[in-house]
Amino acid sequence: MRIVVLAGGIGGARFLRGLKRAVPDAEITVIGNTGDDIHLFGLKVCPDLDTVMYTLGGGINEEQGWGRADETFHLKEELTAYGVGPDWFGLGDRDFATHIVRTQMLGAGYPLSTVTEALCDRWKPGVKLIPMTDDRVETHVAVEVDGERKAVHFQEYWVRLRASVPAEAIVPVGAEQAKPAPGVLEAIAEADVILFPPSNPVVSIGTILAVPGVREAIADAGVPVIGLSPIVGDAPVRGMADKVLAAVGVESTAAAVAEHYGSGLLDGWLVDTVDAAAVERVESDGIRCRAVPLMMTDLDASAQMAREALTLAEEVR
Ligand code: GDP
Ligand code: FO1
Ligand code: CA
Repeated sequence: MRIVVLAGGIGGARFLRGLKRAVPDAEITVIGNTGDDIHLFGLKVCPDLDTVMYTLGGGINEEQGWGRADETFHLKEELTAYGVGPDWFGLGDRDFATHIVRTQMLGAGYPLSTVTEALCDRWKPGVKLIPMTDDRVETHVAVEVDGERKAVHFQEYWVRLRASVPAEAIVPVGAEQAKPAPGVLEAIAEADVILFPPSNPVVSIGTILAVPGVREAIADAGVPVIGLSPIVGDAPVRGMADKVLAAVGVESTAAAVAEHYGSGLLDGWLVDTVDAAAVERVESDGIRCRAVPLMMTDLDASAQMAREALTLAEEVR
């Protein structure tokens, strides 16, 4: 079975770990969000690609959900001692090596998709991980700070400001001109099922769908497209997805997120059992819906969620 998954960072990566457990023989292609990417200290950092790669490759900091296990921060401390920032973004020593290798290869002229493949040669995530595009796309957030309206990089909004100021707009800068990376449209066209894991609907999956051609390819693939809600009990399970949903005028409920994707894209939607009351509303929108446990507390729970998604896919096929 060929499965395509559109993934952000933590939510996507943890679901993928369950999916691999549920269907060990499946050929899984992951289309990763690169809108969170940021240039720091002259290095290209790709948080969501790295979160997927480290999580599936066994190098992730499990408690944090991002960054490397057994990490130290000597390099960051030395940079801070020179007054060189930003100091609000926690890049560890082990993690730095990934960004150095990536930046070196990009500088030598390799596209990000090739570089990602090279990094995965080490981590062996057991999936084909492709960035959504080789072109530069950067999510910016329009905010008002001290009465002044300005655009900040997504990471500044998320990590430095902790989404504490209202987001007025979310803009995937460069997306309109971006081309899907080699293999993205092919994987979608050849998929037996397409999954939206419980990733952020706006700044993870929304950004991937903003790359011209991706949304159309999914809608035209003619195979079940199944999503899992990242909103449980009217709130994000972790993080601040409610803030970016508000910016695009979507309420933080499992049903509203399904409607945001729409029946033109989604065939099936899983909500958590606490949101069972949402099933009727989602189905009235023409999207098949089931309520099942959606908390990725451990690998077994994530694997069971993946099985439920594939079962729903067979029901709508
Ligand atoms: P990020 O890039 O690290 O923010 O990760 P993603 O975009 O892939 O996923 C973030 C989303 O995952 C958040 O909106 C969370 O609500 C959701 N999430 C995290 N853990 C769980 C979980 O156990 N169950 C569900 N249903 N959603 C989760
Ligand atoms: N998230 C944080 O909340 N604080 C950090 O200092 C931080 C550093 C960081 C470094 C490398 C990396 O790959 C990810 C990192 N993240 C950090 C996570 C990440 O940038 C965001 O949580 C996501 O992009 C939000 O979607
Ligand atoms: Ca992310």
